[in-house]
Amino acid sequence: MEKNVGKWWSEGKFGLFIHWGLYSLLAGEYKNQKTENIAEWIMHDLHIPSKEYEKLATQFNPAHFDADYIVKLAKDAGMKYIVFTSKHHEGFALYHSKVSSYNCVEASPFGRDPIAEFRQACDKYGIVLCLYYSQAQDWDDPDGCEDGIGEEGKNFRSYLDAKCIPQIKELLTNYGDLGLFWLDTPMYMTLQESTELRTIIKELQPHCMISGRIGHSLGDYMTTGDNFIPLLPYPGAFEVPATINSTWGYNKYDENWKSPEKILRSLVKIVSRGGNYLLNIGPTGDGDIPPESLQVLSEVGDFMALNGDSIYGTKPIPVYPYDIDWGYFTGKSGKLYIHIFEEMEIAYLLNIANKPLKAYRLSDKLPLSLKERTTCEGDSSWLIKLPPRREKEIDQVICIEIEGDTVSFEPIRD
Ligand code: FHN
Repeated sequence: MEKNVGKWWSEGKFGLFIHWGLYSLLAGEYKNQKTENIAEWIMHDLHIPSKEYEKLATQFNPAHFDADYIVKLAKDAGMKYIVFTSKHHEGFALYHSKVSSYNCVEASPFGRDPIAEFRQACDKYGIVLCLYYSQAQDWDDPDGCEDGIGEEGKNFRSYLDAKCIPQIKELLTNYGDLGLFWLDTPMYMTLQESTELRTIIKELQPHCMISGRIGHSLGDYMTTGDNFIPLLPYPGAFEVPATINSTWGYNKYDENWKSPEKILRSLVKIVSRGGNYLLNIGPTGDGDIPPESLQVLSEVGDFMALNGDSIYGTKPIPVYPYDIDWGYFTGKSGKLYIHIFEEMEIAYLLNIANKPLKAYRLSDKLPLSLKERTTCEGDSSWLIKLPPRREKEIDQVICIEIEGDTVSFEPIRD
């Protein structure tokens, strides 16, 4: 099977995941009972019967939803694509589906099509539109998967034919070119069923990528477990879907917000190992974005505006042979970027095989002194004198222009 990884994706590195649905209205609580799990699973975890859950649609009227604002948010954060939940496991479609009237245009007072609005905004800001679709789990459809509960007696094929496949076709036909179709939790889908979905998607849009969660390794790249970052550079293309707090859908009780520093470290770590970072926001049932998410995106955006060169278009580089806890490396042709997260006066590096040509701080091009020395133990070393950190500079990026295309490290001396 030919894998198809778009340049926009492999070079773009950073995307915005948007989890939004009827669960956003519940915000982690139903009839005075809080959910212990991720908020978008509330229907499942609190055993809310479909007929009762469906009534939420009549309350869905997010006056503050503004696709233009969200896409601009992604753009200003330095992201290159958005992935929006067209239908999550709850089964409710966040677009005008002719296949099922259980959608936000027909079943809710909202009456608008968020995907059509995202399409317009993405075109305006040059952001790639991608859609999430829960292909196996559908807790509203009597024949959809439900995490092993009540699966007996279901006719999964009938759900595939009557809802899943027709909706996938609608999404790939009605909203222009999509960059990526983000399938999720394949559950018990057979190789034949996953292959069938792949064929349908590629027939409709040959260049549309497919996430690793199609199942049976049929995706165009590997999707890691949620919030899991590979420890070492991974040989193939991969993406880490990640939360800003502990949930995907909005939960008013979840205050476990990751700091901008933690998010930036994750971004740099993932990119240094060759991957993409798909960072999530969970708008409220009203369409607002939690202020803590806005703060993170804004600080990451400040970093990207000045240091984007050390992220976009970089390639995974060999593992530096020493255990350092103060930073990470990224690189591209003729350049090594050193990401420094700690307060330090000197960056001291051993055994870099390339000849350094020039060193400067990336954010303002401030020239830096780099001395090459052979240590008394016989190792080659670089000593880079660091300037005081600029205000609010969480990650001070030093660019070293090097001889040769890619950086290489000498083996640790015997
Ligand atoms: O069950 C979903 C979950 O709700 C969320 O959408 C994440 C995002 O990667 N995917 C599944 C769990 O891995």
